[in-house]
Amino acid sequence: MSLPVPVLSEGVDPAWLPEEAFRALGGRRILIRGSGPLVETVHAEAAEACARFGGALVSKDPELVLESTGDDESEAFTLGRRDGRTTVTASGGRGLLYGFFHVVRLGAAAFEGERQLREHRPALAVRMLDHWDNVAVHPVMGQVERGYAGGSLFWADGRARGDLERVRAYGRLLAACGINAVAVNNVNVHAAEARLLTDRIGEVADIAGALRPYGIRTHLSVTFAAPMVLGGRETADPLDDGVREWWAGATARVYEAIPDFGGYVVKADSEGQPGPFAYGRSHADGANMLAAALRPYGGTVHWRAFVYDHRQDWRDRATDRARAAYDHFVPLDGEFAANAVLQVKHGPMDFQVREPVSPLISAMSHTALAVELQATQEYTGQQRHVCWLGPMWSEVLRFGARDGLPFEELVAVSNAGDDPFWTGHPLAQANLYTFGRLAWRPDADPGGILDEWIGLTFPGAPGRLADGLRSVLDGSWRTYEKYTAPLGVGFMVQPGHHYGPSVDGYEYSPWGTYHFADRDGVGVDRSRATGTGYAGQYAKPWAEVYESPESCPDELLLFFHHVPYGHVLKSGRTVIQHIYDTHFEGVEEVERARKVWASLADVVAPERHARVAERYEEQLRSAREWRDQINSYFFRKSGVPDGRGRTIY
Ligand code: GCW
Repeated sequence: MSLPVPVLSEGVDPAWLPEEAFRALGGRRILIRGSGPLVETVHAEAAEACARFGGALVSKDPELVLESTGDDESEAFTLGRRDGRTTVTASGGRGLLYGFFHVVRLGAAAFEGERQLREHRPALAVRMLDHWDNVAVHPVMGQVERGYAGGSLFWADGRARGDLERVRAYGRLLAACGINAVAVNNVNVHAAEARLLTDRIGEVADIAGALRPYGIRTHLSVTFAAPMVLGGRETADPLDDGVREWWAGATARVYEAIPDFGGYVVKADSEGQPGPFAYGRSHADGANMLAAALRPYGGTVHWRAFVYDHRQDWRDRATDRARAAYDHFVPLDGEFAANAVLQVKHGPMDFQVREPVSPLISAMSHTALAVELQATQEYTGQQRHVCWLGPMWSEVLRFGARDGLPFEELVAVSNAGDDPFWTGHPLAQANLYTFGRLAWRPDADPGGILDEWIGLTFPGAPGRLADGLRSVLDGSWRTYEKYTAPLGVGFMVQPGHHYGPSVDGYEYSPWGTYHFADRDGVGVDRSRATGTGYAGQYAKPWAEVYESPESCPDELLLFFHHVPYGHVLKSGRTVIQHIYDTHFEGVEEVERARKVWASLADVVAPERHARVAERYEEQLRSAREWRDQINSYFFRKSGVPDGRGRTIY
């Protein structure tokens, strides 16, 4: 029995699945073959589109054939067109679902001319979103940690939402961009959330039930201390038999409730979360214990590599947070179980606007890896600023991919919540969509993905609107980089909430995020020769490239080197002049983008236009604040005036 297509409540934005996006497909004679729950979903989708646009589900003479020939789990499909008939074939419902949404993306083009039969399959098997959602509102972090889109899609009033229609609609949006896994709670696991694993698993099962028809598996963040917190044991030692039995039992009960459960996500020995270090055990011991509990059911543990000392002494110049993940995990390469996936943040620090790619990613050839991106814009404007991350992610995913991808899975911290626009800033929907599409094809051109998103979200948009959207989104990441922390040095944000500038906000703190500016220069010496040695964690050629300020790319110079303000960049400008220029330019770019947006008022729905316009006011205010604080700070430190005589305070 097929459920109808989810219905959005009044006022909720359809994002990239407005009804109009189904026009070309819905006006056809469609034949569907095959059986199984995901074929049922495709059936419901096609029936809905036909009902709206005048097509019909038929048993002969179709213009579109959607055929599942079996019931396997493959996500691949083939698509072709001959003699006026478009055909999508898959060996199971999952592939058919992705084939269906591929046809939606193509729109009218799917029904024109001839099309060679071509197979489409995802490059990565797991394409996952991690929600940092709390069940109970946390006194400091709120309902969603680093969430900028209202409350949680899953949890409200201390429990799972009763009305799961919105969750189903979310699953549908995710399937349409290729995402197939969701972790439904924060990796910082507080008391109420810990119990989702045991007596509250029913609530997780309800959410899993709403996501399943769209091919999405549900994962759960768990606390490493669960045997103590929930099971009354005296230890959580991963080599203790009682502890292992406890996890085996708990996991068996999870699978009774959710037979296709994806597995656990674990943040251990990180920022105060418990972990194996307390027992003198390694992170492989910890991960493998959970992997063993999950193995009989085909589940996976995602074990996060975000392990570093967050209580370091700023006076201690030998400790470098950037080194931490590599130093902890490289010695363990080869020790992780096959169903333990090491989940590595894309950069060595923490989702800054510019970081080098984490050297750990290409140093773990005997370990299954997931790369973790952050769609929620914690350090990139918190969904008040336009910052489309497609180009940054694309750079990360292409880095070192010469001999094939060095990772198997892609994860992003979700930027969605129960906000009517899903992502707070309506244009931040582009980040979520782009993540899904890059996870399907990491080598895809991000500009093409942006065009796809524009085409779906604004069907039939006049050229002026499409051009305008492209122009405000395309360069927005580089614009954000220009008016915030310069040349890869990072942070300079307000401590705690991380919004807005505070140049020395983290300079004398225990978090390991310093810039070391003095009257002569700025930056962190991470060379092997004279610095922390971090540059030496890279393989060739990168270890050499990053080692010297001469070969280090400009945009990462201050990440790797401490240089005088007069150091001349490859661009020909000095570091200090670069700082001034980019900060003025960044603000000017925001001013221009705001004008472009204002000029689109007659072609964008009023609520959407107003929401973005209001955020542009804040972005501009904030960009000016960034510009003036950074410029004034460096002028006062260095005493070097702006070569162009602009106002610095
Ligand atoms: O980016 C930082 C955030 C924390 C987060 C942590 C992590 C969930 O500031 O809020 O905690 O990273 O990734 O675990």
